[in-house]
Amino acid sequence: MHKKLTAALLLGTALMLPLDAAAQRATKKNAEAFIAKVEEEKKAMDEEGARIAWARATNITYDTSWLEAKASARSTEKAVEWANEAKRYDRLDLSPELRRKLDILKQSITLPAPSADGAASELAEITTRLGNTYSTGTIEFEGETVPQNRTETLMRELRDPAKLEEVWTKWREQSKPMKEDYVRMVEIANEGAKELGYDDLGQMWRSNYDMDPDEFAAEVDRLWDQVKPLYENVHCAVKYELNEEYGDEVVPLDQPIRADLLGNMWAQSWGSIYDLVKPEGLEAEGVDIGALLEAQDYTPLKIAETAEGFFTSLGFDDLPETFWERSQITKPADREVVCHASAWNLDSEEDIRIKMCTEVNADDFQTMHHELGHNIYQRAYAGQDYLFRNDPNDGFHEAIGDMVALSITPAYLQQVGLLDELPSEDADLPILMQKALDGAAFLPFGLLVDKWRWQVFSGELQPDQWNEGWWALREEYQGIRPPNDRPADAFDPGSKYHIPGNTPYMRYFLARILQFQFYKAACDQAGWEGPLHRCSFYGNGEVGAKFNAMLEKGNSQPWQDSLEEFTGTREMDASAMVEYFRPLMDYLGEQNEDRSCGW
Ligand code: X8Z
Ligand code: ZN
Repeated sequence: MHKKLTAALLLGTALMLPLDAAAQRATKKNAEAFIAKVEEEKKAMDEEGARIAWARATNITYDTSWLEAKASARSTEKAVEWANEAKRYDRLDLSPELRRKLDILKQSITLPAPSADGAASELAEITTRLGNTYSTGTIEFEGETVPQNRTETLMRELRDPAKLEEVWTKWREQSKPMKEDYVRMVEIANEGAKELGYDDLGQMWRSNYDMDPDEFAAEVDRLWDQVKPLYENVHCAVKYELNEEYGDEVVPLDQPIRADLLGNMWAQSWGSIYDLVKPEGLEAEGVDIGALLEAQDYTPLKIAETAEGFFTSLGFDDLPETFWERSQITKPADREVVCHASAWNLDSEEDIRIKMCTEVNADDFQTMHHELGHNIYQRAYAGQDYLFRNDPNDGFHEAIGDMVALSITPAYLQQVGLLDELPSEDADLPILMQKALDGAAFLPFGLLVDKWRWQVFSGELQPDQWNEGWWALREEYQGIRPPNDRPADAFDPGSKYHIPGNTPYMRYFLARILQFQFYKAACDQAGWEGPLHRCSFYGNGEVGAKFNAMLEKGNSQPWQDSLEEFTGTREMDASAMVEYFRPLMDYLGEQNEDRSCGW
C-alpha cells in the first residue's frame, strides 16, 4: 500500500516537472541503483555468453555458431542500452568509483551496434561468420589439406622461398571473401559508435586509456620512437643474414624484406629463423628451447604444468582442478575449433581455462606462459566489484605472462631441469638476439594493425584502398613487402586472426613495452644488480606478493595509479626494454655501421 502510494506520488511529481525532468531524476541514488542492477544482470548474462562462446570455439558447428550469434546480439543490445543509460548521469558529482563504473559502461564495447531494429543481430551474424571463415580455413599444399594452425607451422619450418611464397599466398586466398562482410561490419559498428557520441569506432577504442583519445595516439607514437633504433638495427642485421642465405635476387639489400621469409605467417615475430639469421660474428650458441623440450619428451600438458610452476613459485595458488578438466590444451582430432590461443574465465570467479592447440616448440612454450598470465590475472581480480573485474588498460592483461616469461633465463631453465649446464657469458648476445627476434621484431607490427583499423574506421582509407593502405603501413613501419603483387580483390589484413576476430591490437604493442617495465620493477624489488637480461625472479615470493597486489586491483583505478604502485612511475616508458637489449644494440650498431640499413 505504502509502496503504491509512493509510486503514484512520484509519477505525479514527474508530470509536473519541467522538460528536463529526466536529468533531474538522474540522482546519485538512482545512479547507484542502476550500477547495482547492471552488475548483477551483466554478470549472469556474461557467464551465459561465455559458456556459449566456449562451446562454439571448441566445437564449431552450424548450431554452436547460431547460438553464439544470438547470444552476442543480445549482449550487444544490452551493452548499448546500458551505455546510453549511463550517459544520463554524466553531469552528476559522484564518487570516483561510481563515475569509473559509468565510464566503463560507456566506453568498453568493442563493437557497438546502433539501436535500430535488427542491427545487433546483423552485426553478430557477420562477426561469427568472419571468425568461422578464419578458423576453419584450409589450404592445399603438396597434395594435402592443411588446417589453419598447421599453416603457421609450415611458415615456421619451411626454408624454400618458393614454398614459403606458396603457403603465404594461399593462406591469403582464404581472407578474400571476408571483405564484403568486413565492409558492412565497419558501417554498422561505426554507426553504433556515433550513436554513443564518438566520431567513429577508432576514437571509441582510443578512449579507453584514462586519457584523451588524441593524446593516446600521440603516446603510442612516442613509445615507438623510443624503440625504433632497436628495431632498425635488428631489421638491418636480419636483412643482411637473409641476403647471405638467399642471395640478392630474393633479398635485395636496397628493399624491404620479403614478408614470407621471416618464419611467421605475418612476419610479426622472427624467433623461428634464428638459425638463419644469427649474426655471423657470434660464435657461442644460444639456447634452443624447442630442442630442449623435445630432448626431454615434453608434452603439451607438461608445458602447461611447467608454466603453472612459475606462477606457483611466486606464491600464486595452484590452478584449480577444473582448469585441467575443462581446458582445451591440444587440438581435438574430430572437430573444428578456434586454434588461436586464448584464456577464459567463464563465471568470472574460479572457472578459468585456456584454449590452445599446443605443439611442443619454443613459440608455444612462450604462449603457454602468456595464456596462464591471463588466467592468473583473472583470478586475482575476481574479488573486485563486477565492473572492475578487468585490467585498467588492455596492455596490462597481455603483459603479465610475457613479463614472467622474461625470467626464462638459462639459470631458470637449469633450475627446472631443462638445461644441464649454464652457458658462458658469451652466450648472452646470441640469447638476446633470440629474444629480440620475437620481442623487438614484434613492435612495429603491434603498432600498425590498429593504425590500419583506425584509418579504416575513420574513413581515411576507403574499402578500395584497404589492402594498399595495409601494405603501406607494413612497409613504413616494418620494412617488409609482399612476395608478389597483391591482387585487386585481396583482403590481406583478414589473414590475421584479430581482424576477423575483432580483437583490438594496440594492447599487444603496449604489452611489449609494459612487460619490460614490470620485469625491471620486479628485478629491482628482488635486489638484482647484474645486467637486466640475466635477472630471473623465479621463486621470489616477495615479488609475487607485490605483483599480486597490483593484479588484485583490476580495473578499480586508473592504470597510471596501478603502474605507479608497482613500478614507481605513472608513464608507460620503453627505457627498460632499451636497457634490456642494450648489449645487443651496441653489438649490432657496430655490425651495421657500414651497411645500407633502412628500406
Ligand atoms: O593473440 C595473442 C595471444 C592471445 S591474447 C596468443 N597474441 C598476439 C598474436 O598472436 O598476434 C600474443 C602475442 C601477440
Ligand atoms: Zn593474450
